[in-house]
Amino acid sequence: FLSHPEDLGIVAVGFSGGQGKAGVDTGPTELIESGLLTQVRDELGYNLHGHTTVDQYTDLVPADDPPHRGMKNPRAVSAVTRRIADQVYEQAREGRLVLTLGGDHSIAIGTLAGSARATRERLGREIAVIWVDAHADINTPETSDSGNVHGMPVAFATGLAKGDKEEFFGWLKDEHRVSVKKLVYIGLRDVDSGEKKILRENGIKAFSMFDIDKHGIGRVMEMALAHIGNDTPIHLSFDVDALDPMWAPSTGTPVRGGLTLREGDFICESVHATGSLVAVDLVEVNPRLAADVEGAARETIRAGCSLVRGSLVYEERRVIERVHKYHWP
Ligand code: 4U7
Ligand code: MN
Ligand code: MN
Ligand code: MN
Repeated sequence: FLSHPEDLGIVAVGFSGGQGKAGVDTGPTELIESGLLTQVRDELGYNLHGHTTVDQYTDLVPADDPPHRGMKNPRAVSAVTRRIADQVYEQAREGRLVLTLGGDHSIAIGTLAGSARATRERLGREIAVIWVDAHADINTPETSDSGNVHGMPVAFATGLAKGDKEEFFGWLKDEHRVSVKKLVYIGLRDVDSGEKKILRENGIKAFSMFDIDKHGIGRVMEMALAHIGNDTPIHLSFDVDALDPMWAPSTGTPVRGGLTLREGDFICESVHATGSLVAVDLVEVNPRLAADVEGAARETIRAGCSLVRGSLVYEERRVIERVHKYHWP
């Protein structure tokens, strides 16, 4: 689906307003400083485009942003995700694969909106979404207990939650939306009761940690990709908290009993190997957290880099050639 498979559009999002813990806005800087983008360019051979310096979106964050329908920082999250949608759209409409580095997961409201719109325009196709996460992130403002928008992006992206005024996600139009039928979850283990109801009522496909234990990650990926169907453009949204905290301790909402790093890598590699990947998000890396654990931030960043590389290695042969330094550094 990509007209320039060796070109990569980058969107680096220094934003944390979708939740309450400072530091997730420094995730992209730390990932980039650890060498992620130079590696992607020099080792994987991509031409980089777009926003290789981190956007802080400070011009979009109002001084006063009281809750609306229980959502925290609603104006900021709405305005920032709206700009992200444009940034992703600009890259995707050139036929480039788009990599977005977060930031908290609210930013996927923007990334999905941008890639859904570009893919519709460019190919007349709907995107499928593979959401890899401990959480379902499908609360509506009304079902959310926390009011944190990083727990709501899937609801807004699918239209299960609707914006109202322009400044409260009213800018999201049909062209930005994705179908619940083409949505697949992997890695779930902490789903709110309101979210379970939404998943059930909409028949949404989900592979929990139970399914991964039962079938193995290889079979789960076959089933996940079969659900989407061959020949469908795929947007992969990877929340680093899908990994077990053993591999990714520095994240805002860690949940024990998660994916191994290899299972995470395998998901990314399998999605890449379909040849249908059009966009990847890596989110929720917060280097300031778990500071009491020796090397926590460094390990989480390493894991994040590994996942991104797995999703970008664009020839099977390269995987084999590079396997010995795959987990650099
Ligand atoms: B993340 C939660 F209540 N469901 O809505 C909520 F458990 O992007 C967590 O996946 C959301 O990290 C987690 O606040 C959002 C909570
Ligand atoms: Mn999560
Ligand atoms: Mn998430
Ligand atoms: Mn390939």
